[in-house]
Formats: sequence, C-alpha cells, structure tokens
Amino acid sequence: MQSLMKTLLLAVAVSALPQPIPQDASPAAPAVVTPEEAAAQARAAFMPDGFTAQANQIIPVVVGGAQDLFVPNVVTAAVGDVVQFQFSNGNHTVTQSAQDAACQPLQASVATAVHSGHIPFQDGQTTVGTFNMPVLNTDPMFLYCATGPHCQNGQVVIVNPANSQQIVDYAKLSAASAQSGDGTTVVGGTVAQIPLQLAAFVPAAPQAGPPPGAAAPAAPAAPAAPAAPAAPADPAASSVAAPANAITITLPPVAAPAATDAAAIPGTTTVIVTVPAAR
Ligand SMILES: [Cu+2]
Repeated sequence: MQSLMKTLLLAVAVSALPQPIPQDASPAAPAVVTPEEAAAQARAAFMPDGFTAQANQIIPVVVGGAQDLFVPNVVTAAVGDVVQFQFSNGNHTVTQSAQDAACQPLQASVATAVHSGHIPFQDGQTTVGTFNMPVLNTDPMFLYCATGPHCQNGQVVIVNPANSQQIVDYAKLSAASAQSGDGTTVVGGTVAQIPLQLAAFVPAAPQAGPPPGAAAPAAPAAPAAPAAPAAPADPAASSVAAPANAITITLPPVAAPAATDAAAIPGTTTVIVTVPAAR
C-alpha cells in the first residue's frame, strides 16, 4: 500500500513537470526562428508561472562540426539562462547522464533527465537545429552525445560543474566506458531551427577528397648528395687496388692482425683510408 501511495505521488509529481515530447514521430521540421525566439519558446515551455529567473542569457554551445565535441565543454549558467545547443556537422545528441555513469542515459531511471534526440547537420544546410535547455537550478549537469563512439571520444559537457576537475574526471570516465546508451524521449528543452548565419559556428568544409586543382605540394628537392666516400677497405681485402684518391697508412702491429697482405711488411697491418680528393 505504501509503495502504491509512493507511485501515485510520483505520478502526480511527474505529471506536474513539463511533459516529454515524443521523439521521431516524423516531426514536422520546426519553423526557422531567431536564436532569441528559440530561447523564448524554451522558457515559455519550461519555466512555470511564478518561476524566478535570475538571468536570461542565451549561452550557445556548438555540438559537433569538424570534431565531434561540445564547444565549450564547460558552461556556467544562472537560473533562467537558456543553454542553446547548436548542432553542426554530423549527427549528435545532448543526453544527460549521472556523474558516475558516463555515456549512459539518466533517463533510464529519471524521467525528467535531459535528451535532445538526434539532430543532424548536413553539408549545404542553411539552417541549424538547436536544442534549447532552460537552466532551472545550478546543480551540475553531466551531458554527452549518444551517437556512436562520440562519448568515448570525448564528446561530453558539464553545465555548472562544481569545480574545474569534474570535466577532466567525467571525460576520463567516458573514454573508459564500453559504449553509449541512447535516450528515448526528448526531454528538458525545445527543438528549434535558426538560420545558419546566426549560428555560433562556421560549418566544416565538405569532406569529399582534395578540391580539384589542388596539386600535391612538390616534395622539397633533396640536396645534391656529395659523392659517397668509398667505405674504408677491410684490411682483409686490402689487396684490392686502392682508388686514385686514397692514401695508404701503415700502422704499428695490433694484437690480432687479420691482415693477409700485411705480410708484405712483416709485423704491420695495412689499412686503406679514403679521403676526398684535394681541390
Ligand atoms: Cu556526437
């Protein structure tokens, strides 16, 4: 009975919260609005009557692009600010995890945990998908991208970290995780489109091989190799005729002469040393 009461209370509490938006129900593309209008929509949807905002900034965070990262990956936001995730090249999500469960959706246990759904950006696109997340309290929020190995590769961000070490620890934990779990429902923000020219990033160049006419840079010319001096002759081969630019040095006896022709001068060893010809 007690657990039933708890369940009912939880159901009432959850129904009082902003309701999740179903994901991928072939949604009509949202109208293109300004970043400010997108943030205002999110505030209207998520900040209840009587909510006291201390701030109303829009804080852009670029998601993906030339690298699969969040830029910046540490955000300080006040209650009332809207963190506006702007999705650049690729296909990414913003998905909340617990601090100690990197790359796994907190939504699996907490229905109100944030998830943006997958928002792509393709070459040539003139609008940018955004996920507008109002900040309702200043507790640290640990967020990652649920696409492929992006989280393991460092695509993580913290809103309001308690200290500067948290992002390092969270990224390390993410890198060590086996794989990512995906969110299931869009929660905690509103999806909107803004014009590319108002976005906080320049799209990465299309990755279609080298542009035409881009000849590979010529390899630097190798310096003219000086004529290689002849290798010092092996004493054992000293019977070979010395080159024209050779001088002959006769050394005192060594402990174990291996010379053969050295016998020409008993008790000595002959070594041929080659030096560059005189100019
Ligand atoms: Cu990603």
